[in-house]
Amino acid sequence: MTEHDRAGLPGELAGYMPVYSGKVRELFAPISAETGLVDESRLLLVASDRISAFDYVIDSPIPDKGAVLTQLSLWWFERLADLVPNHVIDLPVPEPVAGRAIHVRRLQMLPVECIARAYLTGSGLTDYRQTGAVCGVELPDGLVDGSRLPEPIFTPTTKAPLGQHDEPMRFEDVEDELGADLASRVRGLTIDILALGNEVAADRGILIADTKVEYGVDPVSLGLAPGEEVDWTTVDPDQVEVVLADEVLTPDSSRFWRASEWEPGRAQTSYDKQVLRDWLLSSESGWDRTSGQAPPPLPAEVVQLTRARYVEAYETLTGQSFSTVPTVQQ
Ligand code: PZK
Repeated sequence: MTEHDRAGLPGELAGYMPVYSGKVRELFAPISAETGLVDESRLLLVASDRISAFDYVIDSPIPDKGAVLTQLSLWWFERLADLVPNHVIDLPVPEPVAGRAIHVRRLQMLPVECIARAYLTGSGLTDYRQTGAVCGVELPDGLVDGSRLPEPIFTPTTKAPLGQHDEPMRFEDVEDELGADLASRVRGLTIDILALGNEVAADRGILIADTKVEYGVDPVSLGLAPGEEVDWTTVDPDQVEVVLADEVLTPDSSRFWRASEWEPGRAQTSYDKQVLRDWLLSSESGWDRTSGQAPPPLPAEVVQLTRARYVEAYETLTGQSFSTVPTVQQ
């Protein structure tokens, strides 16, 4: 393992072509051993141990974070399987990314970030304070930071390029982009995923405030070559399979709160990143958030406490003990 890999930076993976690199994850395309050509039907989705805070990727990786998030997503995909099909392909992954990567069906992705909220906070709260609504969904008066909503709502955003911020969309904007039927389908699915997630999590003392999911459709079922443009308004969700992609109900895609600590009217403590944020904002870090400088590397105890929070989230939700998955040579 190189210094590069240890730092959790995006790197090379024998037998795969890098396709895309996000802040904390990468996508690769498998190369066929026989033909040497890229397999256009699949992707390898790799979660790194990198962590972000205050819009920066922190210099210190969190050991096992990528594996915890990958295993949690896989667990949820199974729990959600009666509600929505998913992109997971059960194939072994290469040894260097064991436990923190999955093979997935390469889909034509819908151009909308699908978000559902069960509690009000973050950008939803900002929108509500300014307009009394979130993404055009009218809400009752008197809600505060952390309030439970009367029912989960759909608050989609645009997919902004890396480094830019997603913009809120009204449901009518989604209908213009996807057509009324596909827009209704993804709204219903997204709300149902959050509702089911909260039913499961409630038994384990966790609240899921909100979550972001992505969907795709098999390009073959659209009669397209992979990558070709789609007019989504012509797609009938009863004629093609709408597939849940990306990650689902992880701490990176959702806000988890401890039910016992939930107190509307103040900012809730973040299940996973509170220790890290508190340290960065403390005088001990020597970091000034307004300086424009990157945050410093983390002390070992902050790394270990943060790792413990991820493992605790996994173990509390699944009821299973987290263990690093035995490596399988491909
Ligand atoms: C896809 N992303 C976001 C995820 C990253 C970036 N099954 C799929 N088919 C086609 N495209 C995607 C997926 C999925 N999932 C996902 N961008 C495209 C993303 C993980 C790592 F760097």
